[in-house]
Formats: sequence, C-alpha cells, structure tokens
Amino acid sequence: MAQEITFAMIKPDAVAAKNSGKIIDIIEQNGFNIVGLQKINMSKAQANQLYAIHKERPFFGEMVNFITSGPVIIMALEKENAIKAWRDLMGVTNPAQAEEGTIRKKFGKSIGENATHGSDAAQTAKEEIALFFPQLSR
Ligand code: 3AN
Repeated sequence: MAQEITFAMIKPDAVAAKNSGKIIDIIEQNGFNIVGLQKINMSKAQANQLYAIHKERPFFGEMVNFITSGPVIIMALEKENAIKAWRDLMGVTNPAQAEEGTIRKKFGKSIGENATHGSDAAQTAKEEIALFFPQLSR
C-alpha cells in the first residue's frame, strides 16, 4: 500500500484548551509521519476555500467565524492509507457520538468545536494540501 498524505488541523478550541501537544503525541504514537506543521491564524479567505463545499449549509458562517477565531495548527500527515487512518483516529463529527479512544471523544466539545479536522477523500486531501502546504503538493 502506497504512502498517502492527508491534511489535518487542530482547531481553535483544542489549541485554546492547550491540548495541541497531547493531540500531536497521539498522532505520532499512531505511526503518522508529520511532514508539515505550522501554527497559523487562518484568514477568512482560506476558511471560505477550505469550507467551500459547505457553503449552502446553515452553519457555514458560524464555521468560518469559529475557525478564524484563534490560532490553529495545520499539519500534513503521511502514512499508509493516511486519509482513512486519520479520520478513524479523530472519530465521527459529533464528539458525543465518537468512539472511546478517539480524539474527538477525548477533546471535542460539540459538533462544531470538535478539536480536529481531516480531509474526507483523496481529492479534498489534494486540494487542502495545495491550499495550506503548496510546497508539498504534486
Ligand atoms: P467532518 O469534519 O467529520 O468531515 P462534516 O463534513 O460533516 O464532518 O462537517 C464539516 C464541518 O462542519 C466540521 N468542521 C464540523 O465541525 C462542522 N459542522 C458539522 N455539523 C455542524 C453543525 N450542526 N453545527 C456547526 N458546525 C457543524
């Protein structure tokens, strides 16, 4: 199985709660290679692009406001089957429904403030890496 790269982010809620180090430790303990990492304040333009597919959803404005409300840690994670592996490690969107041992179960507060983000498919991973880590995109 080929190595794959996915886009991951520690969202403002988890950064503010000082959970970044714990989350990064879990990522490394689960065999991901962190090939890119940066702490940034996401611009509204970047947030609009990242969440473009959710534009029609009623909570779109709320999402953009939240993700730009404080610093985030963006990462490019490499592993075999990285996209699925990272989504499995995060758990489902709603922390209340996430399985024991997942990051969202441990650190998520609500469906919107759910600690982390991860690309959901090969095409989105490609686009999100191109948006935030252009030097890694091919
Ligand atoms: P995932 O992040 O697990 O791929 P999606 O694609 O359903 O989940 O949701 C995309 C984004 O929308 C996530 N960042 C999530 O926090 C946010 N979101 C989903 N549902 C709601 C909601 N009802 N209210 C606020 N934000 C939401």
